[in-house]
Amino acid sequence: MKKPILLLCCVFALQTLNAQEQLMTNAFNREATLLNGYWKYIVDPYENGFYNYRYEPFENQENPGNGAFFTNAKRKDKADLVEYDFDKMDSLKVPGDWNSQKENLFYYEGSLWYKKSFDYSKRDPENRVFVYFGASNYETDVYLNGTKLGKHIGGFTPFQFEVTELLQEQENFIIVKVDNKRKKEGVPTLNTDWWNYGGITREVKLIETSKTYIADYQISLSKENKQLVNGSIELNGDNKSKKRIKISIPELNITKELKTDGEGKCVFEINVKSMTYWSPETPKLYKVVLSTVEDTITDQIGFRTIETKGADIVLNGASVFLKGISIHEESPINGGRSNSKEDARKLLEHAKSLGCNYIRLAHYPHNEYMVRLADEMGILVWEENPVYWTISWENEDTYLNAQNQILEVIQRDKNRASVIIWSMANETPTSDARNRFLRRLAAFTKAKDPSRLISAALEQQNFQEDPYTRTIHDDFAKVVDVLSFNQYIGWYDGGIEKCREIKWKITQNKPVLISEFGAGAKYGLHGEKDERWTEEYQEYLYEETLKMLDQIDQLRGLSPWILVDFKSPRRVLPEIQDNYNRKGLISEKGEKKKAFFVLKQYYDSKN
Ligand code: GCB
Repeated sequence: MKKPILLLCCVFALQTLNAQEQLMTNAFNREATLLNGYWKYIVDPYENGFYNYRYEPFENQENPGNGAFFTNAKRKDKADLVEYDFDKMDSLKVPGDWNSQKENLFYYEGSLWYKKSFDYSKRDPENRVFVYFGASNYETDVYLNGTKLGKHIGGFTPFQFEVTELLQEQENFIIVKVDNKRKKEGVPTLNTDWWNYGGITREVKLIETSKTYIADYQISLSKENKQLVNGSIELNGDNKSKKRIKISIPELNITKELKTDGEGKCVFEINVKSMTYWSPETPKLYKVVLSTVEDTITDQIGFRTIETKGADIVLNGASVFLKGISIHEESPINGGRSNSKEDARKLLEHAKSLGCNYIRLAHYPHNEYMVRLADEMGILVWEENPVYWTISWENEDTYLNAQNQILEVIQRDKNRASVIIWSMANETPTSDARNRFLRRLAAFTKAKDPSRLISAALEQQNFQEDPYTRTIHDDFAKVVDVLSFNQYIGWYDGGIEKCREIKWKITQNKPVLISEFGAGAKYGLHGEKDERWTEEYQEYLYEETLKMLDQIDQLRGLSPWILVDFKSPRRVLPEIQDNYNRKGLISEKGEKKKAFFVLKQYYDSKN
């Protein structure tokens, strides 16, 4: 009796691990069948479809019976007892969060089951098929035709499962349980300042590949030699060793033949006499084609270098000032979690109209359209792991979860020229346990991607008890390449006049990037410049803050808080906040506040 159960558990564990290890590079450009659209759903706050009445998971039972939702049970005869029926339920749109689709799910945090039926004919019977999720918040269990594919934890990164063996030509049913309950040991944890949108928030697709396919690659410009493009490629499949791979960059007249080693991997270097380097001024992307006899994948890649020298951030050998803005992943078109190319374009156009050459994607990895478009539009990007505020620093599983989330976003975005900074965390309180956690995470990130910069949004402190002299006293400051910190002088920390009194004593010889400052203002509310919530207060705070920050010798950029007002359950003040954090320079309806123009003028003056 016991044996099959154990075996089953092992298979699940293995599949979950595999799914995370083998996340394919550039799923974005793979030919795919979208499973977007309407999915049936069951709200299941007690996880009744997952556990039996003894609170044992149905999926661990040899015979899960009619109670398990993942079996999509149907009444076999009139005596049969089945207490659910997906096909009679209402539908939710995928991709999309449930909170903004159904009024009664606005505050819902819990588990919800999705079901979609589909037919599928392979292009070639030999091919493999994967189901790929752009993201789903927060814990996701996936089943196909009654069999578990695996589980994924983390709300903002992609994951995939191979379905080759389980897929039928007709009447497949995919069932997905998504649970967005906040957890103390989660990443992020219980407390954040944004809406905990639940559901399958990004696209779901079926990706068909050849039996052995190009699963992973990284291609970039060498930091040491700007005439050298180098990288690595890895195949996945039974026939991956000693295989020929061709890499070509037609516009540069480059074609190179490579051969994989016994493990299906190869590394390469290509000399390039001249090329246009990617930068905000010239966001040149080259078509890069990788092919084997069975598989071809194309990407659009920009070539640039990024490093720091003393207090400078150096792009392609020249110092750059990061004219930025922070952005949450909220749709400027319909509200709710954004997920479309149109949402991304609108947000990035707002940033461009502010004069930005840089954005901070707070506080978690955003959808892939953002970085793909940033590549095209010439906008430098900070990507952030959702290690926010008070994480369970001592918990090993919490650490592994954070590590897996950064790994998945690196795997997705490592070929994006726009992405220059991996941020480890936001406003985390210093302690030995926190320092160990972040050091380990930073070492992991550097090992996975030595080509980019590491940072974290830190906090500033009084220098030697002097309330007007500010410094950065944080052990993790030694680790970061870019010294970033948030500060709210004039909002949470005194009145605006205080900005004039502040002196900076920053001892680290590193570029300083102010990751946040800001003030709340309700669009259309006018008054004196010392009256909170008016546009004039926010405008005045921007004027004084920019003068104050210009006193920092090592200042190399900023990303004020925030581009657009965003939903947060922490913000309950009636008639002003109404569930919105009002620090946006633009209202959720797209109206520009006065401070927008102050920042724009400042950025224009930096040209
Ligand atoms: C912060 C946080 C950010 C908040 C912001 C605020 O320091 O990093 O997530 O939304 O302040 O508005 O208080």
